[in-house]
Amino acid sequence: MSTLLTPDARAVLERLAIEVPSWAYGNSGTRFKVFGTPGTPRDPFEKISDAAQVHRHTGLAPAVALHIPWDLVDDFAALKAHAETEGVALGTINSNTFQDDDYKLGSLAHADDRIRRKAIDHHLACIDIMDLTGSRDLKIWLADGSNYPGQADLRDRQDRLQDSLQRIYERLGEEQRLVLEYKFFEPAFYHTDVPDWGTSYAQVSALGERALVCLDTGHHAPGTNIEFIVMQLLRLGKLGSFDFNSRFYADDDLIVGAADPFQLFRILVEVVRGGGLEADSPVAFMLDQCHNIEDKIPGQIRSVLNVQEMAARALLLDRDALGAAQAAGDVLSANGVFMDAFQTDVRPALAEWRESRGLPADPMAAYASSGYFERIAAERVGGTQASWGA
Ligand code: PSV
Ligand code: MN
Ligand code: MN
Repeated sequence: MSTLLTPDARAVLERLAIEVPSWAYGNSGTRFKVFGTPGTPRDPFEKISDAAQVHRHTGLAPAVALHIPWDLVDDFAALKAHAETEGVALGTINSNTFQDDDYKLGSLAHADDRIRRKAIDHHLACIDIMDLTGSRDLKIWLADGSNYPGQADLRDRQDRLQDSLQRIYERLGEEQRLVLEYKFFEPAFYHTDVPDWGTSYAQVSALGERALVCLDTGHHAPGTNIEFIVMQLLRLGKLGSFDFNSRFYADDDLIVGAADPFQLFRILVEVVRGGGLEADSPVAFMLDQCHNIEDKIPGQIRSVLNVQEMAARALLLDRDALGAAQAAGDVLSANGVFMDAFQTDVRPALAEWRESRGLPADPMAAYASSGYFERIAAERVGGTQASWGA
């Protein structure tokens, strides 16, 4: 057995769990075209079955996040039972206040009390669903914002948002949490009501302990030092979850670690440093991706493996040597220690370790030869469109 992964590192990797999004398994695209794929799930039950393949071959994805109303079913107890039969659990519930005509000018920050009430009620209904599914987290991302200077009173909107969130937070059960996701623009182009981590932090801090920030790695301006935000939120005890994906331009929702593996490494170094991979860590790891042109299940398998690989490299970082170089002001040695960990190929060690735990050494190959794709392609016709690719 390779000694690259220490027993401590293996213990951390053992508990690494990455929630996968139900919408990754449906067809998605850009506003130009949605390409259909054979075997696309026709309902949330089939999405769960597909998601379960990721866990089956990697041991890394034990829960599936749902998006409401995309995954609305009559019987959530049946969906939960189906998930359990497939070997996974139902995870985070994502609300959706961005696809209804009423929300053209906003939802939880809307100036019209009727519409704001409707948006609050949607979130209360999501919490009802969480009670049935056993989900811990309610994830809120708001499209709220404006397109033109003067269109809206920015300050009033923050105050209304706080009031709305308060009403939602009050309804949460003792074991449930609210995570508020930020995004710097889109679909609003002038201002967004929760554009950055600072606004999310201010809003959730006013709610209470079980309200935390969700950091989507694709939701920052180019050049943003995301690992610094990770460090700060962990330091403040307010990092609730990650939506992992990668981006070249804006909110591209591409495979995590594909655009900038080094950035993913730097983020995971701060996660390890801030205790985000400890057994009692409050941080939930999720993917928020769409697979527009590549196969969806292998796309998700590759994604969780990328996170595992970078977590393993982050765990290799020689903290003692790094600390000594930092204390001595030895810039080049400190950077050298950091780069040594990043440049280490952990793939053979991870393959060996996987096999030692009864998992396939090569999960991509194992899925490809499992026959699952051929079966769903033959069985399923008329699969669903996942989302608008936000
Ligand atoms: C918004 O861009 C977002 O990142 C939120 O997490 C949404 O719920 C998700 O994308 C929908 O695809
Ligand atoms: Mn997201
Ligand atoms: Mn997004």
